[in-house]
Amino acid sequence: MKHWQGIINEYRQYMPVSDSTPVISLCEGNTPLIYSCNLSEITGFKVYLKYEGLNPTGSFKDRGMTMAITKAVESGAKSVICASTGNTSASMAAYSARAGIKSYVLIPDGYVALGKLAQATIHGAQVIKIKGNFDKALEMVIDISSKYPIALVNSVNPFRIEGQKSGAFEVCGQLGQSPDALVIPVGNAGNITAYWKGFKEFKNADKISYLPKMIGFQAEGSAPIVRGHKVDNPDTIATAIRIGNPASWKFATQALQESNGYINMVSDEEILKAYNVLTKKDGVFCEPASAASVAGLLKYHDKLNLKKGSVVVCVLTGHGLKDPNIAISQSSEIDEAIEPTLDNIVEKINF
Ligand code: AN7
Repeated sequence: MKHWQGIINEYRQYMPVSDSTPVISLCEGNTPLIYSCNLSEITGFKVYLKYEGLNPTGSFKDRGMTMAITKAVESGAKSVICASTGNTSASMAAYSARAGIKSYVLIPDGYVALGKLAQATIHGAQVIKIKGNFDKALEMVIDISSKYPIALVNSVNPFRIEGQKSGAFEVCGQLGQSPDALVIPVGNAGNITAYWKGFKEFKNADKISYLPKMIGFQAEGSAPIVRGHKVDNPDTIATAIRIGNPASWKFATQALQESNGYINMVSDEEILKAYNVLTKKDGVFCEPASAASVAGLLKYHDKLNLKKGSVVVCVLTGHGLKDPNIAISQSSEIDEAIEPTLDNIVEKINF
């Protein structure tokens, strides 16, 4: 059996690397595609969950980051920078540590989930909090990286998209065909752009015979693409997608048009409902932003113009442990500690 060595080695002929490129990898990718009996029953489709939370740093960002850091190192960069709602910074910090380069992140103060912040700091990134949101942070790092010798690793860096397109390759490999539809949460819109690029490349290489519909969902309080205008003060409990002016807006629109796709928005309440369905019925723990894909599928499955039995893949972009505060807030409180007697414990159990 071949040992999985990450997405660059696995899909080398589709990636912008040469034999001398110094590949920086944590063996990302190869994440499970989990069939959901429950969601299939509800929707009438064959629904699969692409569980990206099982990447090395717990999100899909690792697919793009292996490529971005590899190319940064190849070009001689000694430091990298990004703006982040959390996952990009966690991934950048880990891959930079592995590469032995410095990393810096600008984050919106107060709106990065605890697990992500822990990851960025433990891997040695310098975290710079700003009094402003992600959109402002992105504006700043684009400016800084254009003026100073520091490589930008946000998804405006085309190498990020190149790496992330591997998600589409894997889904096709796992299904043995293209799905009929891919359902994905949309924040900065890099991932929907990347998946669409991946599907098109596989179609051109005759690996699949048709292309899926691309279906995106944004959070109601942060839905610039759905609303057709920038959102100045984006808000949602799904902090990963708390973005008002997506960098890849144009490409997302293209993907939606070319694939005859669909985009809409879901409320925080609907996101949390889907989050609870996934954890309690499927046994799959993703973060709230990821649950937006399933929330959208649950809300709009009749509007997607898909036949019964269609193969639908929902991308669960990040692990649930990223945001322990939301998980705890969604759970019933745990009682005070008790004396460990048989009677006391039996009393607690509903036989
Ligand atoms: C779990 O980390 O933008 O539409 O700075 O962390 O490609 O932006 C994260 C985005 C979905 C949206 N799900 O993806 C960041 C950041 C999770 C995410 C998205 C993000 P894009």
